[in-house]
Order: sequence, then structure tokens, then C-alpha cells
Amino acid sequence: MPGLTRDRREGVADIGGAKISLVDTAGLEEARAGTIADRMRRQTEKAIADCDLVLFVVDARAGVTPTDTAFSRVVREAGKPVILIANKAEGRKGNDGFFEAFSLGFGAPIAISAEHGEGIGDLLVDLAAALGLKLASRERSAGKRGSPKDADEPAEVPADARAKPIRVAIVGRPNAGKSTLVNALLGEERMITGPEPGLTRDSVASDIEFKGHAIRLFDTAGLRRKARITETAEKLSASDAVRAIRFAEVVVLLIDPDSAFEKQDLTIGDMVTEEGRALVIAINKWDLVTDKQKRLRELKQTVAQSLAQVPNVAVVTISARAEKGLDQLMSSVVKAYEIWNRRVPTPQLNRWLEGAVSRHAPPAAAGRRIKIRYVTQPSTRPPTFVAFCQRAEALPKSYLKYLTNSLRDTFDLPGVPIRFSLRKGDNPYAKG
Ligand SMILES: Nc1nc2c(ncn2[C@@H]2O[C@H](COP(=O)(O)OP(=O)(O)OP(=O)(O)O)[C@@H](O)[C@H]2O)c(=O)[nH]1
Ligand SMILES: [Mg+2]
Repeated sequence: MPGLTRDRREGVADIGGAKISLVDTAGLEEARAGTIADRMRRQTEKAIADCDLVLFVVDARAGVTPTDTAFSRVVREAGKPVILIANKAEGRKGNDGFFEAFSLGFGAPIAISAEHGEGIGDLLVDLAAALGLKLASRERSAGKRGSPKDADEPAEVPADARAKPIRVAIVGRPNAGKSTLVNALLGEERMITGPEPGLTRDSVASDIEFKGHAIRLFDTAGLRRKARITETAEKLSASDAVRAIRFAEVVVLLIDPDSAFEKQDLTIGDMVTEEGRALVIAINKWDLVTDKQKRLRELKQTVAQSLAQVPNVAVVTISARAEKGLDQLMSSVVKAYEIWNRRVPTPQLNRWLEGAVSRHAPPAAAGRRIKIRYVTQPSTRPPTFVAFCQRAEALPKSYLKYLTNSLRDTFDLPGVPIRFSLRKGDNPYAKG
């Protein structure tokens, strides 16, 4: 399916010990101004302007097309070094295209098969020469390339351990304004935007800084209801967006006030909390809302009822287009991240448990009171608690819910999923 990639997508390759940032771009097409193809093309031109080296890829089976010829001029005018690649050259079918490619005026093409991994060694040698790198060992670099892990995870630039960025995924239905929001936060037209739903297809990472916090934003493809998805491209995009949610630490669920909290928004909200991510809800296009106070009251009420698993989740109103409310949004993101990472010391937890149990005692089962003896927080991200209890199986769910809510209030843990489970037995440490 041609035209799948739309935005620039970056990943880091380790080539003979050197870190190279590779930017995948939309295929070049001739396009009228204003069309999606035209917006894609401008992204590709930016990538060319920003890079140190262009890999110009032609399809050796299709041969050199008039579009290839037209864009070879664009690339030449940019004045960057170019390596010409004739791809899909496995077998003999690519022969003609390979020889045609000389006509583009970039010298001899390198014949490769990206799919079958053929010719990559030759490409690496030329690439290293063009960038003035010394290849440490070809085998080593070849082993690293294209491991399935690279393909599965959104690209992550290995960051300085000190300033590991907070990973924030922006999700929501098509057209909610996710890419406009990312552009506004970046102050740059990094993503293609527009009224056509389904524009973004790949999760794309961008780094920003907010009040001293390094933040890596992942713009994602809009998510529609599964039943309506028929096209392969949309299926791929949807699973890519779901991966971004799993990979994120904080998820911003971006809502279009026109269709706010119809089923799809709630499905995404559920997915985020089930995955244990911290959630922030941003209502976008607030510039278009007339009776703002009344609408906000209604929306907050809907959130409280429909996303009851994360009480007091932050709800922020913004306008991505007018760049309003962005500071408040990012403050909420940082706060949610901090809560998500919070650890409550065990002595405080057990003091709380004593109080909670005396205010509202656990019910009796088979004539005997159930005793909860000890509680601790074994992990964070999200906050996870375990209580030790003699007859754990007999304790009703409603009591566990009471404890969870009380814990959330006492230690001020709004808006993040909390895991609370019971373990059979007494305090695991007391006897041991
Ligand atoms: N009035 C108004 N329009 C907005 C706002 N934010 C985005 N839009 C418009 O909404 C449309 C969709 O914006 P995009 O950013 O492309 O939406 P998206 O969520 O990335 O869409 P997909 O990539 O298709 O999922 C564009 O026409 C934007 O100009 C806003 O705050 N106010
Ligand atoms: Mg988008």
C-alpha cells in the first residue's frame, strides 16, 4: 500500500559503534497545494533540510519513475550528500531498474533488498564513508540492525540517565487535535494536521522541556471503534497507538467536546487505567465552546461517573490551536507522573490501616471477624499495595474498595490507578 508513512519517524541505529539517527519519511509524490500529499511532502522537505545525508531510495522493480526524476532535482538542490539505493533488488527482477537508476545523476546505486537484508553491508560501508565514520566491526553492527525489538517499540533515543524524559502519550479519537497539540507544545509544525480524520498513522516522538522536566511526547494515531476498522492501514495504526499507551508513563486523553465521552473515549480511558498508566484528561477545542462553565461542570460529572476507577483525575480545558491552557496541562502531566511514582512509607500505611479498620470494621465471615494485619506498598508506577489477611478469600470486594478509596484520600493519590490486593497470612516479616 503506497503512501503509508506520513510523518517523519525517527529511530537510532548503532552502526559500527556510531549512533545514527535515521529519519523515515513519507514517499515523495507530486501534489496540489493543500492536499494531504502536499503536507506530507513539506515534512519530507524539512527532513532533507535537517539531515547530514540523504538516502534516496528507488524501487528497482518499478524502475525510475517520472516522480523519482522530479524529486532527484529537489534533493540535488538541497545540496546534501546523497547515497542512491535501488531497493527490492533480490533475484533478477531488479536488474533493469538498477541500471536505470544511474540516470538520476547520483552516481552508482547500491542494490539492496531491505526486506531480505541483502546488500546492507555495502550500504553501511558507503554510509560510514559519507559520514566520515570508521566502522568498528561490520558483524556487530549487522547483528543490531532491525531486531524485532526496534520495530515494536516506539523509537527511543537513549537518553542521559540523569535526565530520562517522562514518556507521555497523547491519545484520543481521530481529529481530536492530538497533532495540533504536539505542534503547539513544540512550537514547530512537526506533525501533519488537518480536518481529515485519520491523518496520523505512526506514533512519533518529540522532546520538550517543561519547567526543568524533560518530556518525551508521543503523538499517536486516532483510535476509532474496533468494529469500524476495516482498512489494514488503520489496523496497523491502532496497534501502534496501543503500544504507545503501554510504553508511556502518563497518558493524555484528548477529548473533542463535540463528541465527548461517547463510547470510544471511555474505552480508551479504561485501557489506560487497566494498563496502569497515569491519566490526564484534556478537553480540546475549548475556544469553540459557548457556555464554558456549564459545559465543564457536565463534563466533570461525566468523568466522575464513567471513569470511577480513577477518582479526581485531572480534567484540563485547552485550545491546542489557540495555544491556551498548555501550561496547566503540562503541570497536570508532571503532577500525575509524581503521584504515579509515589511511595508511602510502611509505618504510615499501617497507622492508616488501624484507623481505617476502626472507623469501619471488616465484616464477619462464618461468625468470626476477618483480621487485616499488615499492609505495605511493594511497588510504584502505579502505586501497588498488599494487605495481609488471615481469610483473604472471605473479604468482600466492597471492603477492599473502601480501603482503596480511604488510602487514596489519606495519602492524596488522585487520578492514578491503584492496585490493592490481599495476601493470605500475617505480616510476612514479623515471624521471619
Ligand atoms: N477550533 C479548534 N480547532 C482545533 C483545535 N485543535 C485542533 N483543531 C483542529 O482540529 C482538526 C484536527 O486536528 P489534528 O491535530 O490533525 O487532529 P488529530 O487528533 O491529530 O487527528 P488524527 O491524526 O487524524 O487522529 C484540525 O483541523 C485542527 O486545526 C482547537 O483547539 N480549536
Ligand atoms: Mg494526528
